[in-house]
Amino acid sequence: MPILDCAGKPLDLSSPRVMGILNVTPDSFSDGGDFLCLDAALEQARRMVEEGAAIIDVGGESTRPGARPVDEAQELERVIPVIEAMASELPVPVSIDTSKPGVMRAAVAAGAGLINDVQALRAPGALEAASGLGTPVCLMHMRGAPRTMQNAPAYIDVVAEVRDFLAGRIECCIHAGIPRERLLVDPGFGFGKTLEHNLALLRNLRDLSGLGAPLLVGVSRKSMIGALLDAPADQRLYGSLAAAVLAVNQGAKIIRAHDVRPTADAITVAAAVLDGA
Ligand code: 8Y4
Repeated sequence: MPILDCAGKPLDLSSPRVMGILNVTPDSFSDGGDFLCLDAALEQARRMVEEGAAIIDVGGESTRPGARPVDEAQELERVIPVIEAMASELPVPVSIDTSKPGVMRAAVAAGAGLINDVQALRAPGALEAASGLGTPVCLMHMRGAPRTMQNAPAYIDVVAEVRDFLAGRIECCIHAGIPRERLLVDPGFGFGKTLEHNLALLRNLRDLSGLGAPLLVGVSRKSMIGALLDAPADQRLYGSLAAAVLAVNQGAKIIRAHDVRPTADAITVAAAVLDGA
């Protein structure tokens, strides 16, 4: 079972882990990078580690459905001070959620140990940047771009299309000098998918294990949970835990989540049952 080297900090995937979500967008810790914001972000990161997060994912660009892209200077201003402080203080690796090669470079220079790219390194220059940086990379499937991705997405066989897309991106990475051992894959729940597509993917997650890269899954508080429960984002915890456990049961190694303690507890129980199987 793999131990990923995240810029010197190990990420042991011999059992499933939680990736804690730290958004540094204006709708979370207001904008501007002032001291108060940095402090609040750090405080939340410390708490997530205490609650069992094995890695913290820092994002400065909203990828919610309908969101518009932010410019690079703004994204850098939001994420770099937070990454610098977290990388030096926290015992766990920091992941940078970005699609921009310039942000990837600055984030890794500031201490980030994993690149989480919802565009799977498709942006111009991203493949070359990530290859040169030497950190692990999570390749996520997304149909279209955030602003338009939920406009009637259609697939003939969503599981096969996601699998084939990820296989193709893995080949591109290997060709660019990023070995398979440095890659993770993610079906991208909610990114250009209807509820039925998301359910088909969660039902058939095991089909992605043949890709030979650890599977990362993000379902926490997402609209698929909201649709099933008819509940707003702050009432989706128990539904999110059910989905996380089903993912771990099919081999998922990292669960990206807002609610770290509950998610860590749920997957610890799931992993103990699977261990004896
Ligand atoms: C409520 C809560 C409503 C969350 C929407 C959301 C993933 C990801 C995101 C994912 C990977 C999100 C950056 C979307 N989702 N990265 N990022 N996998 N690897 N929406 O599923 O959380 S942001």
